Amino acid sequence: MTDTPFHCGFVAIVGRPNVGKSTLMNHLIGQKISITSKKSQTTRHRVTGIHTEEAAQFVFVDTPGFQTYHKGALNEALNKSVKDSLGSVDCVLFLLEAMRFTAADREVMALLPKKTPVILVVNKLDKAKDRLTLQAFIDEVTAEFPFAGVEVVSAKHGQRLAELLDQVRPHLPESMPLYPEDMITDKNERFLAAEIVREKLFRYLGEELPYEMNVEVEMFELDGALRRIHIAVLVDKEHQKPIVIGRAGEKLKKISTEARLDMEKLFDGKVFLQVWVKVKSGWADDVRFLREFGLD
Ligand code: GDP
Ligand code: K
Ligand code: MG
Repeated sequence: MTDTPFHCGFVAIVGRPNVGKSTLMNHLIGQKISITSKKSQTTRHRVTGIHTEEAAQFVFVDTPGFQTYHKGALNEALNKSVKDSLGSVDCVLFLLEAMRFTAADREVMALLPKKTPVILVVNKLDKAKDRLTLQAFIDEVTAEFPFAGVEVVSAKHGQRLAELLDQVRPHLPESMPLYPEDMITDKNERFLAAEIVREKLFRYLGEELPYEMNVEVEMFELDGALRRIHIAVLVDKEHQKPIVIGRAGEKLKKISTEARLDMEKLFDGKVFLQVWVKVKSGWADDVRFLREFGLD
């Protein structure tokens, strides 16, 4: 028995593409996805992951506006929405890659809030040669912003993540947990269905995977305990269709069968799944389209 008060708060993970945000999130919350509680009681934030321990709950959130951050595309409006949302969380993790401090990193850094504690997270620890050069790198970065703390981690190898949580914990306000403790995401079934198909496409197409490809849920219907799901795989060019479909449709069949089995396990019910391939030209340049799919 303990009478330690519970702490719970919102934590944003920001950084330019490829610093390791998604990898870090996955390691912080573990692999199991629970969708037992589909509706979140709160908030203006979009929850991407939850880590609950005995006396604290860390709620990791997406930064609206940041999803569309690509190749220096931040404009004034986006800047404002990023700043607003970063100002309303309890703690921000600013990710960098060890030994790399680029113009894109500085662009993100310029959006960091002044009144919210920001922890500098130097990821890819395995890429640093030695302590001295790493320390020089940290000194260079910390000279440019008043960070509330610094932590060096390897998201990929799961190193020093406990130490990172130790740094964040003191910034979580005293509060009851906002989410059930077995819940790690509030992403809905529709989103998860698309993720599962995407994962199979990656697995079975490998090197052949068309660069410009996406997955769209065209129908998601509950029919009693049965879920009827129609998913379109969107490719950019007609000649990419057979790559996904395979000889005599064998690839697409394998992809949809495996996806269906995974969905049935995850949703704990029967699934009728149809997957087909469509050509959608020109979408890759369409920002609204990118946002709809939550690409970053
Ligand atoms: P995001 O774009 O910021 O979400 O970055 P990702 O999480 O997708 O990671 C980008 C790449 O960096 C992937 O290939 C990861 O495997 C890799 N990566 C992430 N963390 C580490 C790490 O600690 N060490 C190394 N060497 N690579 C990492
Ligand atoms: K990425
Ligand atoms: Mg990512």
